[in-house]
Amino acid sequence: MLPSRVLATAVAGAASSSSAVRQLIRNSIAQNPVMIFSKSYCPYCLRVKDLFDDMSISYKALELDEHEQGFEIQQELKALSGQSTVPNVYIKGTHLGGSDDTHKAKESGRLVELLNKDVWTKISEA
Ligand SMILES: N[C@@H](CCC(=O)N[C@@H](CS)C(=O)NCC(=O)O)C(=O)O
Repeated sequence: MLPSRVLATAVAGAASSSSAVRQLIRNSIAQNPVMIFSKSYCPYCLRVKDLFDDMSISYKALELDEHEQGFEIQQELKALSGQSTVPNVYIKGTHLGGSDDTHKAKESGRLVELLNKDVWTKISEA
């Protein structure tokens, strides 16, 4: 059994790293009008990037498979929106969803509506 001091340090370390991951996610979403959490090899991610490229809209993509905390980021993203797959797209702070959702939003006009929003959605601090 671990001494309680070692255990407390381990737990505190885990908590601060998960709050750092939450902060990274919040900053990424708050600083980029189009934020895509992605995996470099994922065909759905390529499809959604192609959609934005075709619309000449720039985006920021964070490739979870190339990030040392990619697994933790994906877990936090799931806690934030309920979505566990990539791509996971946010537009001006609003969670849009995956590739299929983004393509549907393009068709319905919701994507352009979100892109044109003046006031960004704020991610809750929870
Ligand atoms: N219908 C979803 C499908 C997305 C999907 O299946 N993505 C795969 C990667 S290509 C995924 O996230 N798999 C689970 C994982 O990588 O953890 C969409 O349109 O975005």
